[in-house]
Amino acid sequence: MTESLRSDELSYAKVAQNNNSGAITMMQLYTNPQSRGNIILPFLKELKIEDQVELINISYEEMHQATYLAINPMAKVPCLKDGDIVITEVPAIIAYLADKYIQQDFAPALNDPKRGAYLKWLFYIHGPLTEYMDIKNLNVADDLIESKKMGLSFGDEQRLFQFLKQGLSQANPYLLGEKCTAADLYLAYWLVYAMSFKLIPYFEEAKPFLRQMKTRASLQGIAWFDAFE
Ligand SMILES: N[C@@H](CCC(=O)N[C@@H](CS)C(=O)NCC(=O)O)C(=O)O
Repeated sequence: MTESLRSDELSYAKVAQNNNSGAITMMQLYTNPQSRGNIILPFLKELKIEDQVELINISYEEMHQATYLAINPMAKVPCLKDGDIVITEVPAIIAYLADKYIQQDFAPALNDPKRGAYLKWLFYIHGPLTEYMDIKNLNVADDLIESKKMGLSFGDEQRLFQFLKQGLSQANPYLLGEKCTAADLYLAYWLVYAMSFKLIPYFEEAKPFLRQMKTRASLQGIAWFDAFE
């Protein structure tokens, strides 16, 4: 099977081989078209591994049934299965794939000083930023948030946004410099989504970064990016 691959696919095809037969072992991405599993899809394109990942769209009803609970007891999507390895949580899936296909250059290497900032962004998006958006979505009263802010992951709205604006202002053109990483794709998707649904304000500071991201082939055809100017 590897013989039929293009030469630029060979490096990651070798990584995908995990048995002695030389056959490429497919991964499975359990997702739903209305879920945040969609964040992973452009990244599969960027890594050029769409043909190595079987998309399994499951309904919200199926997620709570025994067959899927045996894979992910959280009853949530997305979930990536790579042989016996099961990975849940969007940034964990993204980081796993970026490392597995490290030759594609979407994650700084373990000894690259940029690795720290890369991890910081992945965890910032999944932690404080997502927590903030969830809380806003639930219409939690501002005075309750204020009284609990020391225990909240995002803490204070102004500081959460200051951190984000500072990072976006320093992007040149990507968060870590000239190379686009998995963190850029994750942040861009979240920002465009959150701004479209007015879960966060429309930041001027985000414009150059999002315009840059919008040019990427993997993000073409996604409604929120298409609508972004
Ligand atoms: N912390 C998880 C959250 C996953 C999540 O909330 N997925 C939703 C769809 S966006 C889900 O599967 N909901 C199904 C349910 O709760 O029944 C992640 O970031 O991957």
